[in-house]
Amino acid sequence: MTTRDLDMPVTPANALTLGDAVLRHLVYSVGKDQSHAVERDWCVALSLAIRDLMVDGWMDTTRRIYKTKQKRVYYLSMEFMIGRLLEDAIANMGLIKEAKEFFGELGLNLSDILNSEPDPALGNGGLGRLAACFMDSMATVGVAGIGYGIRYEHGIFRQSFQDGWQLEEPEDWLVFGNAWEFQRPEVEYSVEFGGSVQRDNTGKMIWTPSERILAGAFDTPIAGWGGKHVNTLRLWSARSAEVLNLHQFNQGEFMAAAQQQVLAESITKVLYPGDHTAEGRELRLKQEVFFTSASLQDILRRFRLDNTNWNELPQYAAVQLNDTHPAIAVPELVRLLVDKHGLEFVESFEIARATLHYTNHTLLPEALEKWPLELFERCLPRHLQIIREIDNLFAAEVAAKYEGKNVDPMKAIDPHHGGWVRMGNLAFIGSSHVNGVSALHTELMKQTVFKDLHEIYPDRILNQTNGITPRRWLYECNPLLADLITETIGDAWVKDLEHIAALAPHADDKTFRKKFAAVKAENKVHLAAFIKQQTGIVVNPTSLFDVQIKRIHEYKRQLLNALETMALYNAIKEDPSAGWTPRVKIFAGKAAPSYTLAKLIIKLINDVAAKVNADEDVGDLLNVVFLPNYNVSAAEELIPGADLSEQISTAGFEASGTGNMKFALNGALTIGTLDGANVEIKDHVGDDNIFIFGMEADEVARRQQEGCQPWMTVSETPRLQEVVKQISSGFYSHGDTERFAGVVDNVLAHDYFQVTPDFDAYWETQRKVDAEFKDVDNWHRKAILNTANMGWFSADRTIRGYAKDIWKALPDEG
Ligand code: 26Q
Repeated sequence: MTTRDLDMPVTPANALTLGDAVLRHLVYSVGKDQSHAVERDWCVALSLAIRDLMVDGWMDTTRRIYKTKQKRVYYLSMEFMIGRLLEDAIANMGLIKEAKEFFGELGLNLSDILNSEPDPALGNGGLGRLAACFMDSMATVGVAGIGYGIRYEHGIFRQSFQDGWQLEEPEDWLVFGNAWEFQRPEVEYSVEFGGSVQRDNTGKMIWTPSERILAGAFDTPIAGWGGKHVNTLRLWSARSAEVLNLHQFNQGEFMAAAQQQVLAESITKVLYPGDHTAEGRELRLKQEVFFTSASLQDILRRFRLDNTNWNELPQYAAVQLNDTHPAIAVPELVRLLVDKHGLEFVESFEIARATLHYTNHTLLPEALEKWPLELFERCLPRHLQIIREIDNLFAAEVAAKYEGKNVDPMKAIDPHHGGWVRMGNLAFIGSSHVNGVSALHTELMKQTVFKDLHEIYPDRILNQTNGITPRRWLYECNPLLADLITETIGDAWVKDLEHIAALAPHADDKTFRKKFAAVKAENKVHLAAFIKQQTGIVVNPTSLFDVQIKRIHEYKRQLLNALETMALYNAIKEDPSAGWTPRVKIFAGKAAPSYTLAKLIIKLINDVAAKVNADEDVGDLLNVVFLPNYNVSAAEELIPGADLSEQISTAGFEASGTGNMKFALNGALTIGTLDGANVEIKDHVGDDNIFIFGMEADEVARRQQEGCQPWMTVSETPRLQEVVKQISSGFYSHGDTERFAGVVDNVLAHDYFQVTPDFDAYWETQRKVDAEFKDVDNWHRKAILNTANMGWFSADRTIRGYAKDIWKALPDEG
């Protein structure tokens, strides 16, 4: 087939200006006249115009990759927390100025239009946002990357508060359609479940499934900086293989007729909102199998377009498993090669292992995925057979190397305790590289969860410290600071963040510090307005803005922050004239719906906020704010206005953290423990420019093993003791002594996450923060040094690390 150039300028790529293209789409795609168009209409029209511009680069990229046979990287993730796409796309295409001017001429405000885009929140937290940053960086660095995930109809729940309690409501990001995606009705795969396996007369295993679900593809183009390299995010949506039972329908049994469809579609209906909770549900397992199988079938189909030698698969494809959620890829890839393409088992396993790589994101024992054997037997009988064979192969491999080694604890299948499939072990055994996400986390992986597997395969575990995209997390979310940086050192930092180091000498320049301070001050005025609009609370923008925003979890220790807030309130009440540094404590984050204690902590913070904010004795000296419905868009508002970044997890539990990097890059100082990537942030920004406190990971582990007595610690910590007494006596709950019994009991009786022994160190360090903030010029000097020294934390650096050490996929610099 030949192609010909279009001689009609039907695409805005050929049109004269961005403005013309937007107007054209407003009329011909949205079907609205300018005089009737609302912000959403403009947003769609602008998105379509920008998307058109991306398509040329997209097709070029695809053609180039086919031609050069560049190795493809497949990033399999249950979560992609992409956030709004329009501003990101305009920025990467270099069109912010044009867009602003065009809407300015029409008397419209570009940011209002950008804010009318729904925020696709197809993830829970850090792991999902990392996947989105990686998509941006792969396109910028020139890696031929394809992201594979699930097109959830409803992303993470919308959070609101009713009387301070978390309420969860369904989120509905697709209700007005999605301008970014291309549905691909022709790209469809069948994913099967249930049934039984029989051996045929040639000895081959034949699986007869009892359920078949179709996976349909939706593609979103992802442009890198400059728009030359455009990758694809392919999300799968489920539908029934049976369209409609017409017979039943004609009998008037409408509900029954549609039942198959409803059941099948439920697979991609909602994101499972569990973060570090191990409540396995059949639907969650099916989601994992569904998107992993569809993705692998797609990968193999693409490989087969120009290759017949299966042994070459690892040479042309690298598949990265984002945590164990897609770990079923190990038996599934083997199954596809053996059952569908007729390869031998051992050879298939070798190909699979050479193609697959696994990233671990947590050491929390309850978050290590495992599934009941019974569930596998029922839903995935053929996969279970293959996992057993993989275990046997693995046992033989170990036996050949080490005599008498007990392999049972390392196998994927644990036949004891009722029988389990251990997804971490499965992913490890079936991958050629396993990586942690910060130096400390990788070290702990080697010493704890994968200790014995690491002994057998000492070269398999390596580290790739997380990073963030400087495009979204500085250039777009903080235009004032971005402009100041560019005006001072040029704009090379946007594409290569290491250039931001050139800012460091300017920390000693008083005039520059003034400009930097003015930017922060303006961002704080903006944030104060956002807080007012979201919560009604009025805060003083000159106060210290102290921000903790992340999923609510015991190990992240929002409770430690809340307890310190209450102690500070007491101290201020006791002597309001003691020269306190006025502070606004800002919290945001969602708790998993079934996580009772996390939800109680939200209620506690809201009750503290109500009391403290109403207290006229305290006034501006202390305010407490809990912003509802934390998501990527809220983070983009909050981070530029922060002075202090709270990264106070129990040492050894936060695998990396990436919020910590976003704050430091935007010139907030960190108060934190030596946990996750905080350790590396400290090494980069320097000990004098970060506030480190508390126990280190080894001490935490020792105390947890020994089992300490938190009530003793509380009795030796008077400030904390007073606060605990107040909470239990109903001081924050209108005399209700029962409400927070769960929190009090946790602190006094268990305190697994070591809030009590770290309390005093945290308090003292916060007072150091108070003192340092008073010398505001010196504070800004430190803030500038944070920004200047964060160049290494670009996700571009992380992606280059993966490309070199794991994927062996050289970026296409053309
Ligand atoms: C597992 C099984 C069943 C149901 C749910 C889950 C589940 C879901 C989500 C388990 C874990 C998650 C999410 C984990 C996560 O976000 N981890 C974070 O990953 C970031 C990127 O590496 C790190 O920076 C954070 O430290 C880490 O907590």
